[in-house]
Amino acid sequence: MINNGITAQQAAENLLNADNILLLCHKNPDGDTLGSAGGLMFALKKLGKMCAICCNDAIPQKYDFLGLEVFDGQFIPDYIVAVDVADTRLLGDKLAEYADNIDLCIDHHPSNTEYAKMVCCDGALPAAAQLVLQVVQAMGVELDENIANCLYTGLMTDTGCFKYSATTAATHIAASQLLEAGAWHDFIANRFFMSKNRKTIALEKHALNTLEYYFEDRCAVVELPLEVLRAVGAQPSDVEGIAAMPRTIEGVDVGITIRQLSESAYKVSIRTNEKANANEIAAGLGGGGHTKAAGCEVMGSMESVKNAILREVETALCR
Ligand SMILES: [Mn+2]
Repeated sequence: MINNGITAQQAAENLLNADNILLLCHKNPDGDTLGSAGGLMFALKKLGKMCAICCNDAIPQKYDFLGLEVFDGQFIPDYIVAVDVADTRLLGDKLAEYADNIDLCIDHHPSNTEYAKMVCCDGALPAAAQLVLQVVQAMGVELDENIANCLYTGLMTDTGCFKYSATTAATHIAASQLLEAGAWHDFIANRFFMSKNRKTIALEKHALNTLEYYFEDRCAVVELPLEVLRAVGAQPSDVEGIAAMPRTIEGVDVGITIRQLSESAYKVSIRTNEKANANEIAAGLGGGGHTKAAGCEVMGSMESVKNAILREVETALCR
């Protein structure tokens, strides 16, 4: 149990007492961090509060329909909230100045480092958006189309279309409430699951060409070197779905995607089934995440990073 842990009700009470609220997302933002921040933003605005969203990276175009308001100094922040951020290192360089000053964290990562003054975290939930919905309801805000679209995007993207094991009856009840409030469910499903841009397809094509199997084919590894990412002109958001790919191969318990970030920095994404713990594998190299999806950043070369992660995978598969 978290030391400075609070309930959704208590998080709501704290937010009701706050104003000029800055909402921080994690770097390389995904649908859950942006949707959670957006849902909270629209709810707080309904209560007449000043608030805006801050992220290390530009918000990818595919989230334009959410209508997120980005912070550009329009008020002086009095209260700082991080959503879906497990560790302050995930805020990125541009947000590092806030790292020691976060009043409230709303999250669903079991690996949360409890960096905030108050932490509202439920590691059993599939998406931070499900917890944010509880907070919004506890603030007494009536759901509307804007809030619903944001939270539904978070819920749908982090559950892989309600497919992942952390999805529960309560997740579907949350989704149902968001649909009742007007969430564009088919639009969101189409945007995030039924279409891919050509850059993503080009990256998948390359990634599959690098596919290798290890440990009696229980581990599949794909690589995305910088030269390929550059040649394709890929944005981090074009890469998002690829990490899920190697684990989908029949018989594979651990899927690894190694993406080169710079000359000597690599992002390793780990996806597992119930036969291995992704969070433990990532933790071996200083990262973290969830039991079935986790990641870490490792310095070295493609070969040395691959060897390092394979050692962790081997340990995990022997457990
Ligand atoms: Mn999340």
